[in-house]
Amino acid sequence: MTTNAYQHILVEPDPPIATVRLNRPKVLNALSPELIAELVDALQALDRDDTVHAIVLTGNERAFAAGADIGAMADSTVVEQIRRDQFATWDKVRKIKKPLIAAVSGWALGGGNETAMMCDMIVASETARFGQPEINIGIMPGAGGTQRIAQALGKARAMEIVLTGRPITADEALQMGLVNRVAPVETYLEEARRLAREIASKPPVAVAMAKQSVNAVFDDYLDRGLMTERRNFYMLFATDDQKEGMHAFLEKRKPTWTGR
Ligand code: CO8
Repeated sequence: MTTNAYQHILVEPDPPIATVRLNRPKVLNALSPELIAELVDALQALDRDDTVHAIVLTGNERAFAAGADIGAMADSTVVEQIRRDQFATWDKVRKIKKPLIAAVSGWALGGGNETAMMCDMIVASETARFGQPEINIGIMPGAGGTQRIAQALGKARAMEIVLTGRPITADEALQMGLVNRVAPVETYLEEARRLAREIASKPPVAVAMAKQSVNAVFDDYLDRGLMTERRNFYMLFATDDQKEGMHAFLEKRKPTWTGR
């Protein structure tokens, strides 16, 4: 069953699990503020739904999500970024008590990779590509990328991924410990749902407590690190290189950096 209460996502309840599908295929599921608001609303509703015990978050075969919507933020200013404070909405995903499993095929870039990493586990298709390409458009990760990659993969790998913007393959992500498993593109979603059903068969209160306890390892450092990352992300909207990088992407040309 699919519920169509939303414009940019699809919610497919199949108790005891549910699948939430990012659904802006024409722009590779670019994460507009409206999509994020819908996603948070749907996850919170599923978190309250006693028939659902685990949630799978997915996109389509070509893209999980190619990042934040560059068109929606190209002309944004620092003041707008601070006033909009879009990450306050994203942060609410951290409060979801039920297990979240990302099923990733194709591109998981920028905010897309950050959304996958906000989940508790990741099942990837062989075609999945994970990366933080923000540096190529004059900015940096803002929704936890610098923090969660450094934590999951270590400093050296985090620096390379964040500073070169080059994506890694599903197999590399598996070797590095970013994803739980890799499956053929035909079966990755079913594989993620199988994992969700396995966890959904366990005692729900114990599952929620166990999830909270594992996350407690990261919570304190994340609270501090996310604030630094967020401030630096917002500040970059005062630079010429941010405007140049994003407009160059939208105009399909190479950017010219001025260091201003
Ligand atoms: N935003 C807006 N539109 C996008 C995005 C995006 N992130 N990604 C792709 N699209 C659009 C393209 O413009 C294109 O539109 P059109 O058909 O109208 O020209 C369509 O999707 C298909 O894309 P491509 O033609 O580029 O497809 P390719 O297969 O040639 O390339 C890529 C696929 C490599 C994924 C390429 O599209 C790409 O590099 N995309 C941008 C990736 C990127 O830089 N992501 C980071 C964005 S910044 C970010 O995520 C910051 C996170 C902070 C959180 C912010 C909170 C909202």
